[in-house]
Amino acid sequence: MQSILKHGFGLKASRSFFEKLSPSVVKGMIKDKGFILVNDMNYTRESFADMASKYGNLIKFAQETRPGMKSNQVLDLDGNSERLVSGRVELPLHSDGNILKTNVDLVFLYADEIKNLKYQGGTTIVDFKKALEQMPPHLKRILDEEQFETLGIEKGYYPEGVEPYWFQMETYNDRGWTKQFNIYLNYKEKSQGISWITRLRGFSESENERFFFELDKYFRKYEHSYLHYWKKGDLIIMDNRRVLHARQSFDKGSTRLIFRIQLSEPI
Ligand SMILES: O=C(O)CCC(=O)C(=O)O
Ligand SMILES: [Fe+2]
Repeated sequence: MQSILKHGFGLKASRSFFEKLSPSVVKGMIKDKGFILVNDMNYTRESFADMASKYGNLIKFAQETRPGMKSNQVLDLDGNSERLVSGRVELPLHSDGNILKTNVDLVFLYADEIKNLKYQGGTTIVDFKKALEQMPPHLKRILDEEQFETLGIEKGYYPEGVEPYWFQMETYNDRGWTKQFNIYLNYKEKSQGISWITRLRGFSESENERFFFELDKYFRKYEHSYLHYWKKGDLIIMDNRRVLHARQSFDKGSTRLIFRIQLSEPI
């Protein structure tokens, strides 16, 4: 099996090799390497959920908050233009679960249908663990010492009443072996709608802009980030505790149906 980035972030496995690995072995590998990519898989929603359920407890969402979804465990990221998280717009870097306060340990993504998507709709995965270790002090100090505040905005994704106001976000969730980064970075392009917004308490608007721009640029440096352009049949399993992810926007002429499962490991 090969690492995807030369310093050892990400793993690529063939289908036959992946299918021989036990979930506990895969979990150990991605704790170390961040994520695994397997091409040429062939799942239905049901068989995808069956596979994932061997890794832990699937997180169910209230179906009334996600209208039209065919399952309450598998979220269709279907590019619906009326939505944001499951729509076609950019999603800034984040790790899952922090606005809804659900404990997400692993995230599974499977590409069920992909058309006209050669150089758009990519998913970026950042080695947060390494990025934090090497972070320039002027950025690291903000993470360690300042207070982030977030507002969950997207109706129909964040159920109304969850936190209908700015709330303080703990910067890290210390998992012992790694620190999860709870902060949702900001949108670059706001005109098509945003799902959330984050700010630093006491920072001016331009200070906030400068900080989030620089932090995003730093995370996306080639040394610690991988950009995946999807093909049908691709499976990615990532360890949400040690990576961040983001999505590029994609246009109306393309099809991108990705199934998403979030799960927590039994304690
Ligand atoms: O569409 C993607 O590539 C990622 C979506 C995502 O981050 C999410 O559903 O939480
Ligand atoms: Fe996500």
